[in-house]
Amino acid sequence: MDHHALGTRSRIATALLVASLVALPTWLQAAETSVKRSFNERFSGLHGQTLDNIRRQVEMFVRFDQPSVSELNVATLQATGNFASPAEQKAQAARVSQQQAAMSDSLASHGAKILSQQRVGANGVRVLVSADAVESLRALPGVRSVARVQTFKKDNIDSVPWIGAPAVWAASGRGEGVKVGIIDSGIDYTHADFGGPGTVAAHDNNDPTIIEPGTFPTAKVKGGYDFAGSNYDADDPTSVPTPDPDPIDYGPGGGHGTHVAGTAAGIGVPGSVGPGVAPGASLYAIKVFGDSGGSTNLVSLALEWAMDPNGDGDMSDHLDVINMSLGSPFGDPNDPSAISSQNASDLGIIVVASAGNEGTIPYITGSPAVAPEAISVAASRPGGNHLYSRFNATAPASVAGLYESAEGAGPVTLASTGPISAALVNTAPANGCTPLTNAAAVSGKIALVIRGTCNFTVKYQVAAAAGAKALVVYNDGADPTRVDPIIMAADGTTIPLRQTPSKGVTFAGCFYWSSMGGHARTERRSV
Ligand SMILES: [Ca+2]
Ligand SMILES: [Ca+2]
Ligand SMILES: [Ca+2]
Repeated sequence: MDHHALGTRSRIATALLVASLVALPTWLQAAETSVKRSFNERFSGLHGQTLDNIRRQVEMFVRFDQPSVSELNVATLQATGNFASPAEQKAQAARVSQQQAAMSDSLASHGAKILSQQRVGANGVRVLVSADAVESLRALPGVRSVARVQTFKKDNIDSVPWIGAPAVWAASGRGEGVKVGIIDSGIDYTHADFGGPGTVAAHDNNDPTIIEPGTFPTAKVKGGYDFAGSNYDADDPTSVPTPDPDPIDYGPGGGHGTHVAGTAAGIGVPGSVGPGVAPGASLYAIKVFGDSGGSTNLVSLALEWAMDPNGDGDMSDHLDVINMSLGSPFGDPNDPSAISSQNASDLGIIVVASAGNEGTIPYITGSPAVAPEAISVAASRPGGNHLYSRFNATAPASVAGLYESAEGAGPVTLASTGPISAALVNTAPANGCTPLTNAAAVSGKIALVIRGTCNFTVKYQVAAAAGAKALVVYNDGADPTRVDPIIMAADGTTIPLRQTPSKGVTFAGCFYWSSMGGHARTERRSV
């Protein structure tokens, strides 16, 4: 890689920021549960661990003091403006291998079983070892650090057009010539979004464990590897990776990597899938999750591949961009994925990682995003709700004021309607399920309707028939645990809100349609 390409890569990185925050459209999400499920899932691993388990075998990354190939390149780049020569890089890789071989006996004497070795992104080995022996490993000469290898889950929350990708295309191109690695559940390279046949048969008839002649690589997905194999799940202590050469996204746990890859660099499918942020870029599918979902601890291996795809110790063939829409709740900069991410970033490789979608929890940036120079992308709003300009309730006085609003899943957008300003009027009947008897009072106002009895689509239609300018639905208190703001769907799905009887109504996600379009307000506030 040369220095001159860095400017281009920086611009592409801006375009790819979205990749760790991509999401299904809000109307495809089970919006009310997505935030809490994600949060609970991601904490269960922390809170569910017993002391007994901790005292048993733990997976650690033992980092040695000989510089990795990337660290050699960082030093050489700073001194000369270029990477070390291929021969120098391979010689460094050999030195790293020598040190690891020399250390293997002393690791074994402490009961540490080597799971994998890395030499490009970081010089170290993943080991399975009794927790009692960790301090002894730290004391070994030549050991630089010993850190827990974290397990990662998929993160994926937001969407492409929202960040204005077309403006980047106009200014900087569509990513042509850039190699983008997607470390995830694989990529369905048979999908039309990547120039594949686009048929169910093409996917289902593809054996996910072998590469049938002529199926892979493709013109768009130019390489990759499956480090996990079909059945791996790091949450299951009896599970072991069964790597295979085919990184196709497959099985009930699949879809995430394909979605991320499509968001990053898909070419689009007219009428059904929009193009990704960098549709001109080439993709590399680096698979670290099993086909049934679960979590992974193989990301550092995937980074090693992304930084040296042919594994010869010479980084000349490194990818330009590495996307990881995954992570752990709380990051550790000594996790091997974070070390490799930092070293890659130091070399000008764009590393984009999800900081997590855990909401406003202090210090909850995850690994590998915790690497100081990785581009760490977070959702600033749980659930990825988009705050827009406010709407103004002008009456009654007890609730009058400005409210933040977010666009929901209805047919009319805020962009087309402009700001909303009107009085809130209780409907009769309060549930808005049958034609309003106070339609005249509601006409031109914001209809205030209690949740329940009928679905939102009915309430919407009733309010629209009365001439309401917008609709706010407040919770009926049926489930007091439902307190998080949400975006409501307009397809009739029942979506919970919250009522606080002592204070009147709490808006836990008010769905209002200006001109009967769909918008959801997401701020909680008592009426
Ligand atoms: Ca195959
Ligand atoms: Ca496979
Ligand atoms: Ca290489």
